[in-house]
Amino acid sequence: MNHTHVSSIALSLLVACSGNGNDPVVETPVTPDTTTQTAAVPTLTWTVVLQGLAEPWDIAVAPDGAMFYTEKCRGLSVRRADGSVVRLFGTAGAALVAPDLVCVGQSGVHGVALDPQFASNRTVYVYMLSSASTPRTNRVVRLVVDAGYTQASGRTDIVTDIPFKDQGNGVGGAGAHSGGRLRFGPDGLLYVTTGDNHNPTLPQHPTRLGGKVLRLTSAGLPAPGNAPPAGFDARIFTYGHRNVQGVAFRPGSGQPYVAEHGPNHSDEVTALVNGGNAGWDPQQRPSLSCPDGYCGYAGNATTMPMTDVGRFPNAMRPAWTNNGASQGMGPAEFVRGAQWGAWNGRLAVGIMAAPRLVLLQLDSAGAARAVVQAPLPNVRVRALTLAPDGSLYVATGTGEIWRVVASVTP
Ligand SMILES: [Ca+2]
Repeated sequence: MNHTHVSSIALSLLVACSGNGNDPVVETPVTPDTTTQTAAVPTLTWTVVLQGLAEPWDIAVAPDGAMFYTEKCRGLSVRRADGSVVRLFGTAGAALVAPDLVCVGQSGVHGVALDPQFASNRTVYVYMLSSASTPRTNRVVRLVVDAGYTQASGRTDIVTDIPFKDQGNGVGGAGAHSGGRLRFGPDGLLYVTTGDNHNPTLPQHPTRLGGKVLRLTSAGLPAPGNAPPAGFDARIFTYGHRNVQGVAFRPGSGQPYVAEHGPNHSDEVTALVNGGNAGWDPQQRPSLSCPDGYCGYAGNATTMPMTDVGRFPNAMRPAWTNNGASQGMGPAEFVRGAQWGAWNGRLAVGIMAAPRLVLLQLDSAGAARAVVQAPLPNVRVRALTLAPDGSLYVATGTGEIWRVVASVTP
């Protein structure tokens, strides 16, 4: 049974933010845009598509409306157009069992993406923690799904060496900070986000793949044109990240943007520059006390910045820092289509620790102009995916997947 809800929250007014990042925010000017807004604020209608899921982590929607989704400790499933669900890949009971799949702490099965040619090649990509290597690693796995969405076959592990935090340490448990979002860009290339594993050396490491955004061909090879510094692994598109769990591509320009958690401050949204350094470096800082040499939770925005322009003057500057707060910023997706009205082209960002969905307005130069909280229940937002029809799918911390439809009253 689907449940449909319609927002009736009026959003025509701008409300100034208190600035502490904790209050419900209707619309917060960042740098007020003086251009005239003519489009109307949309009404959102949301339907619970699935419920009772076990930690849903990501969503991909096929051109025919079939919806793939992952559950962190189970694997990949698909909800077919008739509403029936098939477990395609993962633990016992799936059509294709992955005996090496493990689930530890934050890690397990994360991102899912469909090949740009999915309608003809039926190819799906999944990010998962695997015990097939020693030590265990995060992998990107390629699968082929049959026309009826009943079987997965042809497993090929196209990336096998993304670091995983195998042991707990002084700053947290095993499995932390694995990144894990997968998205194809409009350039036809596969973007893979990874995390720092609470390992101080990974983000700035030239050849290890933690704390990076990778850009790959569909075979897992370095994308032509990747331009990391000399001596870096050629799969690296950007480096110096903490734990990126959102990547999306701006309509029109195709510019990739990432969203990543801050430590005790500064969730960041950043426009990526090919070969760029995002400026995260939790290595030893003599002024701070750093358990197991990891300074990521020590200090503050000045002494342990998310973007250290002192160490890295050319670091990519964030477009937005969530007003300086750390609230578990995770998934990101640009909404687009006339039905989104005044919000057409905004970046939807899911926030987990202070549960809500926000829509960030960027100006033509990529600077943040305003942010509005979507008129939806305040839930922990784990995944955001725009379907081919312009509706927004949301995976929640309550084990649900919603389909959010925007409309503008003429
Ligand atoms: Ca940064």
